[in-house]
Amino acid sequence: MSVDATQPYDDGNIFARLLRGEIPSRRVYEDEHVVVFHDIAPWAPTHLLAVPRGRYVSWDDFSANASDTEIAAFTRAIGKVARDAGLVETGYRLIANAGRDSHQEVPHLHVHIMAGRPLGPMLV
Ligand code: D5M
Repeated sequence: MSVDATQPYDDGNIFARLLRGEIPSRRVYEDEHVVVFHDIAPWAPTHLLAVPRGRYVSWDDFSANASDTEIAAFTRAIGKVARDAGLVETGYRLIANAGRDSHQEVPHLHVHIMAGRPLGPMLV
């Protein structure tokens, strides 16, 4: 099911539960504002998901409503994780699906970090 990005935040969504520790995750990074963990169904040898701890449905919600501190922390955390995982040398792809036509499935903002093989010109 694809997300309606205009919906209010649902505290029962799977990433909200994961952030609360109610379901397990393989975390590679966390701080006050951000958690990064392995995607459960990887599309590439390295496939991580970065999520803000704040209650944001999508990139649209986050970019409009998050504080500058949260936005800076999120951006820097993704860069740090990529550097620390050695992805700068090989390259990596960031994707944030936002809303119905993007096929966003989980209604809590997440950025996919993918690497580890040539990814081609576009993912379908
Ligand atoms: O991507 C949603 C992504 O979330 C998709 O790649 C699978 C992943 N996912 C779903 N449940 C889990 C759990 N429990 N742990 C880790 N990863 C998970 P989207 O951009 O919304 O289509």
